[in-house]
Amino acid sequence: MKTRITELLGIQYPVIQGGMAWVAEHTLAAAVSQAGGLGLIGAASAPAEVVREEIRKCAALTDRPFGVNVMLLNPNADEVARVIVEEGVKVVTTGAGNPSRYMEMWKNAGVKVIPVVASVALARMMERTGADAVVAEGMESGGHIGQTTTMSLVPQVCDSVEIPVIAAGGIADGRGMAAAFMLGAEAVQMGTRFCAAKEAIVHENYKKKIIKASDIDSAVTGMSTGHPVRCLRNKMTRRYLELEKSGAEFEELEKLTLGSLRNAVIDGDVTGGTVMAGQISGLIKEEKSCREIIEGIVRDAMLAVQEKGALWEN
Ligand code: TUI
Repeated sequence: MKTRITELLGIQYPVIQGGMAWVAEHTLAAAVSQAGGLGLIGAASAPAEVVREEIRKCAALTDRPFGVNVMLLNPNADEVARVIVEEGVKVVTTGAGNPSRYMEMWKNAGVKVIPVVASVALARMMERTGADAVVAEGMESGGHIGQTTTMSLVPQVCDSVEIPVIAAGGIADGRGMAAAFMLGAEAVQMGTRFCAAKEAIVHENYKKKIIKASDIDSAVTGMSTGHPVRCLRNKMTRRYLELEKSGAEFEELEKLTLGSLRNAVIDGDVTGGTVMAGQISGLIKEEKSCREIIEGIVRDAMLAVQEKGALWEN
């Protein structure tokens, strides 16, 4: 399957793994890249030297291209941005902010830069600043989100920029991928689907929570603080939403979520911890290997296009 994204990145399939905090470490990234997609190491709030080690470990596991996601709210983002250049990483994606301040350094080093955007305005600005592509991420996604759905955002971003667009948010199977391509995307990025992959080091409780989830089991915390985060409903989200409704202070809300993603992903506390996951969790029914996920989605997307295309014949 050839698109401008597979050509740009030198990958076999137009499938990218999200840069999920705590989840997207070197084992998962290498497994996705080995299976023909683009694996990403999620730098999240890790110190730069930890990210350097992750990059080296990933490079030891795969000869294929992989990237690093820089979470721009990370206080260590400046150092992480430099480590990416020093370690010769080929692709960087960014999230939760505007990466303009790093663009020149990355472009000069020959790094392919793919900012994640949640609006047409940021997509346009990123194209002007020299981005090679953008990920248009709808609010169906897990984690930190914007306000627009994938269905509305992707075609509007596609009409606003010349660079290729990658769709994200609410995509976990071939139908979703086919739909994203119909909207104009040239690749898909998936987070939740890879979070439940066999190679993901995520605690079993976390994977089970995704697999058991139904369509309406996610909630958005942090609307009032300006950092909306989608996660699966549990004791933590109920408490958080109650506090938010009662007009609690930012500090009190922060206390509830400090270290809570790590508690869920690593320690398996899916009751009091933060279980970031997208609305598509309800579609995910089993753990699969990265290869099964990628080869399956590409095959099913093609079948979906052929089957629906036949309806318009004659
Ligand atoms: O970044 C993500 N998803 C994330 S980051 C994350 S870690 C975190 N944890 C708690 C609170 C906040 C972050 C968990 N999940 N996705 C990409 C994404 N970027 N979604 C939305 C945006 C975005 C939003 C506003 C990008 C830019 C933006 O404004 C840019 C500006 O103009 O400053």
